[in-house]
Amino acid sequence: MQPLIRSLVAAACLSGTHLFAADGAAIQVTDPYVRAVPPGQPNSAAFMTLSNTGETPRALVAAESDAAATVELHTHGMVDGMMRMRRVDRIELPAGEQVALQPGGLHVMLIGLTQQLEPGMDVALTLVLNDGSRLQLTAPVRRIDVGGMGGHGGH
Ligand SMILES: [Cu+2]
Repeated sequence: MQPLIRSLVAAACLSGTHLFAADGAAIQVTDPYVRAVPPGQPNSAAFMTLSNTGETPRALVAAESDAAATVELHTHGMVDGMMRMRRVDRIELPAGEQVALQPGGLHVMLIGLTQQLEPGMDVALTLVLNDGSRLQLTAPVRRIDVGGMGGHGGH
């Protein structure tokens, strides 16, 4: 008599939709976007909200994109009384918390753009986590008013 082989593998999808999650990483990316920059501007930045919906602390340790020669993780802080951005090795993603990458704060820096970024374009980004997992996402290019307060900051 032949053994009846049954697949006892339950549907792997647990509740909850992880928009861009991969490899079981409980990191959710919401509202990613890349700043549109004027022609000739060599650098830009990507922003998003990262949610660690799991119970394990994670960290973002790198990012990659074909849109720029170099991609770094950056933050902003006061240096000698001036707001400057600087590179960071990692962006901590504590369990159960949300971390916002936004203008004036943490961001994914795109250095040496390989093409001009205009509103309506999509930029492919890969986020690398400290557990080795990679999250692939597509971020639309958006115009951002820098400086606010009525001025449009342009020249
Ligand atoms: Cu930067």
